[in-house]
Amino acid sequence: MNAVAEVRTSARVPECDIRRTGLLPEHVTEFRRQGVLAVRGLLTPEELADVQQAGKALIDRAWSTRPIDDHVWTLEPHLPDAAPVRIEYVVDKARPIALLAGHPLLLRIMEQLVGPNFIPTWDSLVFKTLAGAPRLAWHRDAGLYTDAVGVTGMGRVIDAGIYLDPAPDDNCVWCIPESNYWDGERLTATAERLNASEWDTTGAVPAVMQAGDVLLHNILTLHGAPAVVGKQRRVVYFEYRPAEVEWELGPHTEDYIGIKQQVLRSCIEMRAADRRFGDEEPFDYRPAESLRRWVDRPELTTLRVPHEEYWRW
Ligand SMILES: O=C(O)CCC(=O)C(=O)O
Repeated sequence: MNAVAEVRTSARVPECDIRRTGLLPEHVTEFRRQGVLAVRGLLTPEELADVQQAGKALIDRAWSTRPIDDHVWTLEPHLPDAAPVRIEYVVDKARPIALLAGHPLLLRIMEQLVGPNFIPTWDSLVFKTLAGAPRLAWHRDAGLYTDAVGVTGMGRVIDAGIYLDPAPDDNCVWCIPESNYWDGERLTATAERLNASEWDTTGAVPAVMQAGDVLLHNILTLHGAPAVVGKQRRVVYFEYRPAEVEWELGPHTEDYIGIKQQVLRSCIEMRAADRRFGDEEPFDYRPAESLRRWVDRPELTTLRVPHEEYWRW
């Protein structure tokens, strides 16, 4: 292979055409190595349209009612220049997103990468509206632990970003391959250097995505996104963790595991009962017997499970 081809190969996020090949061992290896994987074409055009419509409705409602709870704004929401950029607990707020959370192909990928005891933790809509969104500074998503690499270094705490809009290289997430293996000192020094100017992508690759694709990243992978104005992008983020790690270390309490398993099972059941997905084989959630914490729990009254009610510390 010549030098130009090598540069091209290493300057791209590894990818998997999920409906053609499934998740192959080489995709798993690349994800483990690079800390990032683009899964192409997860959503059918019909499901994508439903989730896009749900995303639009949530964002339109944010603009018209300017809520504070569960919403992140660029400025205090009552200020005229404030723009919404993030909404939490979206599985509870929109049925198409709850159905998406039961997507069998997505959940089979998570079972392979996180392990059979995976539980859903965060569910959020992150977006840029035409009004603009500030830079998302270079960061790891592992800020809850002081020893992030020690705690999540097994690479099985994973964020899945499901794209509702295309993300070209001037409006996409950039990430630094293999930074998931860096120690805290190197991570902090690099993030500080890159964050010292408005947008520096030294050593990073753009995760260029199409609507309906999913970007998986290890939460230890250093990533960021540039400020944009006049460009739109909506991404549903689902984070997953191994229940056995949550059980031993947190950040959530033991109760949280059973409740989030109930949420996951509800989403799978809702999807299985929806005739639009009648041709699908529903996902069969089979964690280890000792970690089936939903058994004997009272029935759920909501799919919204606020983190702050379940922090362990
Ligand atoms: O989608 C994006 O722009 C990046 C989101 C992100 O990195 C985060 O919410 O931590």
